[in-house]
Amino acid sequence: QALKKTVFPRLTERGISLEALSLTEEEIKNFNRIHIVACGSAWHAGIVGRYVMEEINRIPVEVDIASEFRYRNPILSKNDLCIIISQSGETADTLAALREAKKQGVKVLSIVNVVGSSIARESDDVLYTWAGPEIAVATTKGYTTQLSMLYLVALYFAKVRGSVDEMRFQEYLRELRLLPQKTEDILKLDGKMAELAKRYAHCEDVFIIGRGLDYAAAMEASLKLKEISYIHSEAYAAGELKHGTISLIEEGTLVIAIATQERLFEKLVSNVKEVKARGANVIAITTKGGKDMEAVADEVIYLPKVADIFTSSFNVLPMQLFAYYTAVERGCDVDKPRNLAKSVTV
Ligand code: F1P
Repeated sequence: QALKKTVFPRLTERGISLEALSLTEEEIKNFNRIHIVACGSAWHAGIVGRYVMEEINRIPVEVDIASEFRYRNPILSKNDLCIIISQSGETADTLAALREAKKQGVKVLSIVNVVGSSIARESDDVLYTWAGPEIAVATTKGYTTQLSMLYLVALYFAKVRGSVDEMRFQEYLRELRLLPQKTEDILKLDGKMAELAKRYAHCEDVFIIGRGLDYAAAMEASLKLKEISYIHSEAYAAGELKHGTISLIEEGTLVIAIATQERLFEKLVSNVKEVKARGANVIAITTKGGKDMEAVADEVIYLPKVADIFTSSFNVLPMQLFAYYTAVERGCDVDKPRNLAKSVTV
């Protein structure tokens, strides 16, 4: 009964199937707009979803915080799809947003971890993340598994809508298959992130900058630092720095620059130069081959190369480790973060 609306995604030899999906190919071809609605880390996963879906599906995507969406009288129409993301499947604002979408006659596909939860039961289709019941209060693998589901949906829609050519589609599939192995490699950064956390655990303010998908990662990284180490951290779209925030950068301020987007790399290098000129200490997280970054940043953390649309599975991982070790250094209980509930039902 609990699995009634479950969609089973499968990677086949040359494609993707979403078995038991109730959405028809006709509906998928006719979508005019997608609304992604969620809270906290799930909202950040939704922001990644927007970049990926707009890039490969060419459908306009709106991403809303559920507590804003539900109270702002959102305008939805028949050819829209609502994607609801929630680890617990019980978050009150997210559930209310789902009900609003249903009330307006919009189909709802949800990405949920807890089997049989309220959101799962009330959606038209459910993709479970199977991240396990032992999931932490401050979401980590809950977030990365939500990203994987979003990739599968985006790629499946791309196939149905014919929005990416076959060669590129096959390339994406190949890269998708390599994500687990490359993720294992990133976890080897554990010791390095522990060392950096030791060095910077005294900082009271941290700025995390990035562009595009790296900005989405910066937001999630900043939330992790706040949730478990109680450090004040801000995520900025790197291009926004010069519109005010740069005045907060002074001698010794910690800035973490995430630069995994090939076409935005040089721009990030310029942003790092700007903050370095004001005395910041910079940790850069980048993909292989970023020699220009070594010339300007104090520390460079290298990630394996991957297609730009999948970088979100990687760029947040060193930051999750950094947040964890910073919390440990500061004597915080990472398993019981203060004022944070595993499921926010009021
Ligand atoms: C949303 C969320 C989590 C966060 C914490 C509080 O929950 O903000 O992202 O880590 O657990 O709730 P959910 O709707 O994804 O269950």
